Amino acid sequence: MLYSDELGLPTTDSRRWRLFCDEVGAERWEYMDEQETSKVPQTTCVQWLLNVPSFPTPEPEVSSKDQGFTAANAAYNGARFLGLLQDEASGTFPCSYRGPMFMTIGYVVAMHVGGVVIPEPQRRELVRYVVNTAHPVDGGWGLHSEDKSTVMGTALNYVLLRLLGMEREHIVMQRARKTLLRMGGAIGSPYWGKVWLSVLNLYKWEGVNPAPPELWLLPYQFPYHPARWWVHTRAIFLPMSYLAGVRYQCALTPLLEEIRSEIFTRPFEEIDFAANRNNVCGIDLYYPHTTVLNTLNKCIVGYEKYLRPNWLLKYSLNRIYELIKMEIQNTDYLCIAPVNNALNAIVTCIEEGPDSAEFGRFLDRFKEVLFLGPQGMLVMGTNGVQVWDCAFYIQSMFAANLQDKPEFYENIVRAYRFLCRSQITDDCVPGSYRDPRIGAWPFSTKTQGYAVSDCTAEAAKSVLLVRNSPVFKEVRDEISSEKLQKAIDVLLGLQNLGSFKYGSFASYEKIRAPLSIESLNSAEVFANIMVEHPYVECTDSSVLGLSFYRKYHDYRQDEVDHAIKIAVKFIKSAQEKDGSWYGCWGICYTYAGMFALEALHNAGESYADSEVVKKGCEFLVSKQLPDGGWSETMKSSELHTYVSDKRSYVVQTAWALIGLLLADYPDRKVIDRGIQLLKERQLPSGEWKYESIEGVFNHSCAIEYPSYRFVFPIKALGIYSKKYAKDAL
Ligand code: LAN
Repeated sequence: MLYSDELGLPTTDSRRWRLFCDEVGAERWEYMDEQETSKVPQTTCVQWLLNVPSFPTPEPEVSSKDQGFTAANAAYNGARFLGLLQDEASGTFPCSYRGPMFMTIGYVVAMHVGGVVIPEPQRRELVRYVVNTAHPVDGGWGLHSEDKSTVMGTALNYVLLRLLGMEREHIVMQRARKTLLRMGGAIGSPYWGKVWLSVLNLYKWEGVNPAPPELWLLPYQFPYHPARWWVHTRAIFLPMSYLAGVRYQCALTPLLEEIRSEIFTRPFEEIDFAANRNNVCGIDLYYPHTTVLNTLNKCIVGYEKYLRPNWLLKYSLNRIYELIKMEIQNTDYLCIAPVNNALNAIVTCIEEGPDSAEFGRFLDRFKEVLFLGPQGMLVMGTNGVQVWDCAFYIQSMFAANLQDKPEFYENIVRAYRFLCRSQITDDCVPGSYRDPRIGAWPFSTKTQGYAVSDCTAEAAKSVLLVRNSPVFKEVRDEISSEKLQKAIDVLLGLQNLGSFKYGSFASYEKIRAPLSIESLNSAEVFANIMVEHPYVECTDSSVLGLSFYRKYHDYRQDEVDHAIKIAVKFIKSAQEKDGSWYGCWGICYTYAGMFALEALHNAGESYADSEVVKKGCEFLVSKQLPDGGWSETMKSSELHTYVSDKRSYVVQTAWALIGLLLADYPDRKVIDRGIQLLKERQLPSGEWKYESIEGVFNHSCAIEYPSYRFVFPIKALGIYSKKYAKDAL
């Protein structure tokens, strides 16, 4: 493996970086002048994030080496450590939400298109991250950080490094190029790769499958209208169809001309791009085209070439730009996530010019998706994990009975206040194909503003925990009952009531189109992206949120009861024959098993009296490893069958334990062994080290959730200690 430091690549001084978080949770890294550094001390959170030696590693009060060190002590030490990672100003737990290797390219391309120079400290760190994450064997990159090298990963990161100033003959570039060319070169890149390369004038639009802008003109009644697609896919398709429609290519520079000669196996001019429309390297391919899609694409290509009236194209492009402006307005230039953020910035730059105030706002917002770590800087999967992490933080503290400890009071209040501030208070502009969102919670920040079912439910649960605890009576009224009612309104409105998915919850919206539309998925590297799906974890969380609310309030009582009842029914029907549940947002059966068993526990079902719970437990127990823990890998998500690693992971073990404990699994030995592993893996400081990737999306892409290795072990240890009280380990 070649690391940036050994290669003598320029770096920056980690002591000079500061992370500024504002009260709505925006995270911005800044490189301070040498003289300024002493004026603004580095927070403990930043010292930890950057591995700065001055991080004040806590001395444990009760050490794991002491006789009689209990699970409760371990939870306490974990919580104390986690407290140091909280940003005081915002109450959030800033962390590097990384994994996908196709995010940073968007930022770099947008800066290139706008002719904006990337500041030097940032440029160095962006280079470092990509160099440090090259595949140790062949020097390429994959779709995500755990992946083998692929054409899309390697081509995009290669181009990115070249745009950031890496020399063609640098050893890193030589190795990556060799790998890229061995795989057939950039010509066989999957769809999104082809789009970025075309924008950069390194590919020709004839080689990219069509993204017809006219689709946006169809009546919404049409069951496959793009506004019925999954929020992310339609948000990305929108600017992509604009760029494809105008066949946008940036000006060819000498550097781009050089890159053209580096990423293909043949001279650029000799390549018949149109003949490579459906050429996707087999290594990259996860979701092949259907025959329907290929036939449709062929017809559209013919239409675009021979039949398309120019006025119609123009009209569609205007309509698209109108919709883009609505997305910008609804999210104040953040957009739903960094991919459409960069694409929308490019469209804005084309429409308004690089010097426009609008493009300038994008440049400012970009700062919120860039995140620094010891390996360098990257563009994250979203603008953070703020709401989601704060919700689980509060829940884990309560699960471990730590809310009563005065030393954690401030931490919990800060996280609570952040959640209160992050509840959405305004609706989207009319006509933007968005549902009512007042009262909902997003995944990251209020500014991003996309309601998510499980984020709403988990945040509501956390807020209710604090509100109803006598310890926190002073802050109780920082969120009103009316506001909580609004959250319930949103949640009830998100439940699917159609036949096969009856009672389920999807992620951002109700399912708006027939699932058969998946046959038009042309992304090639992801599955289940065209439309919302019924997700068992989102349904579990929603049951938790609703039933928790029901304990304290009787607002829309009958409807809430009914919603819980049909959701539980869905959860049961989603169980597979072997007792498992397939999880879509964490890895994988273990993650979903925990959520499902917790939801069923809340619905009053346990091992002794429920066949479903019993089977769910037996499944998890059958996967326990000889070391006492659990360990599932990303392969499970890809292959839809449980694939274990040899050595257990802390997060997976915590998930399995939470499920088993809440299900009242009767065999103590199984649980004790897992608890033992959590204790053994904890450092004396209370920290658990990163072991393996925890999250996933679209079945094929891994993503890291750095707070999971704290919140879930604390929760598992806490539930265990409460449950077995005196004779707990
Ligand atoms: C996320 C992250 C959080 C996640 C949970 C809340 C955990 C989940 O239960 C519901 C879905 C949600 C909100 C989610 C959806 C898809 C996201 C936004 C991501 C996995 C983070 C990155 C990903 C986004 C789609 C990346 C862009 C790539 C595409 C393939 C469109």
